[in-house]
Amino acid sequence: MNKALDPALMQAAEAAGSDIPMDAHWMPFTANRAFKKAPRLLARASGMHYWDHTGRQVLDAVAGLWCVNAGHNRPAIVKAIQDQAAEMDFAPPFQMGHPKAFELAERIAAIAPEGMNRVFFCNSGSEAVDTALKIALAYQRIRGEASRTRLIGRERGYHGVGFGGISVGGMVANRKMFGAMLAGVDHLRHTHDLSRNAFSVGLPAHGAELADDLERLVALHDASTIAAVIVEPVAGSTGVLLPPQGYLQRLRDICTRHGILLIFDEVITGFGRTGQPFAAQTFGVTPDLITFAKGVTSGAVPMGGVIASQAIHDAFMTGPDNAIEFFHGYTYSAHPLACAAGIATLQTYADEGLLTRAGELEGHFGEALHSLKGEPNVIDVRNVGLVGGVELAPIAGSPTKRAFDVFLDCWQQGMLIRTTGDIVALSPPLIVERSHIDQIVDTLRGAIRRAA
Ligand code: PXG
Ligand code: PLP
Repeated sequence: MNKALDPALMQAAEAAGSDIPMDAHWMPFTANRAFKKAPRLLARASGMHYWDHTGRQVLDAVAGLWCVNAGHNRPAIVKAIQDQAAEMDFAPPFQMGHPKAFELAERIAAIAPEGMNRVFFCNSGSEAVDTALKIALAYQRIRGEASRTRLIGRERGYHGVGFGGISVGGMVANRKMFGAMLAGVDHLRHTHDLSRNAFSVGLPAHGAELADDLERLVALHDASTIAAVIVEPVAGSTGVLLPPQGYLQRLRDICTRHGILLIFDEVITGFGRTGQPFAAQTFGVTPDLITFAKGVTSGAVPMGGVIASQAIHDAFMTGPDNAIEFFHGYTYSAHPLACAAGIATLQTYADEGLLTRAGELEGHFGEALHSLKGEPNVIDVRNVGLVGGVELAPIAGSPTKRAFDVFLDCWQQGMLIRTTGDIVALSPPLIVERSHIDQIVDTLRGAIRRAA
């Protein structure tokens, strides 16, 4: 019998977990009470795997939470963090600096799209989104367009959990509890259309015209009121929603025509997930601002940031030399540990060709995933680079249950996946081997069959 399936072992794991006092920790985005009755605890990680607290090996099919792109506990990254912690713990980021902050920014600029070469650091994707929205508003004001205060997001967008991010975001559960949020926000429709695009291989053929929603919002509000549009090039959290062919370019063209800044939220797609350093490069569309987080340190130390075009940055550099140009920043902007981790991570990506590896594996990954077509309740499979979505038909009256059952089944089989709604999302570390991909899809297939 598969050791992972051994009920005695599973019971032992749960019992061991329940020995730990768990009341104080209010867990994020978690069903706290159910979790604490049957905890799933991770204790150790290396490469493609976790080990739980009972010593059971777990294949990581989601790079932790879309972030561990270099694989877990890579020795060079671990050592860089250890060395930095011993050498200098913290350096104030306001009116002071430290060399690694500048080095990391240069390295990020070097792999960013042409012309995008100024990097502002923060500590998470949510902070990166807030920062980008503030840069956009301030930029419009600085260039004499102060009436441009409106921000446009998209339905089914996820931009973190700050007030800015939930305001432009499009996930109802993340918004409905929190009042009016930011004023003056509107949304494009999302692009997910199973009726026309189910089981597309590559980018979906239908839906570029949905970018014209932006023209409708311009007609409604007038371009002179709109500062920026923010979209994920590939929507991750809401279920791996791919941009229809031509959609992002059309959005770019409309933004350019109307003086609206285009922000790509690349918190998930950045650092190699789609086959190029950034999805902007994979899809050949250059935004004005890019948000990043997660993969910049391969998840090892929290870090986020915004990459700005030089033109946007330079617009801020106009007052007297001794004046602060942008009243924004975090205590931990460019934290030394994060910068050390980031430099070592980018070096690892470069040494191992990881920023383009998703493109090399896309064919194998896509074929393996699409073999799930025809399995019970599978209503769509979609993929780009090393990110995949498998959409399941919901159980009538119990949305999300089928996918969560698949998640629990996979965990019991020794594999970590992520589900959102009734969609399974896969985004393995970029070091994944073909054999892991086959194992991921086989395990998922079994779980999907059992959830039928
Ligand atoms: N933008 C995007 C596109 C993201 O995917 C954030 C912003 C926020 O980043 P922080 O670091 O503040 O969490 C994200 C984060 C999921 C899931 O279930 C995805 C994220 C976070 C938590 C869960 O898919 N992405
Ligand atoms: N709240 C208080 C009282 C603070 O003093 C600070 C920072 O100095 C913050 C919030 C913001 O913290 P951070 O810079 O880590 O985002």
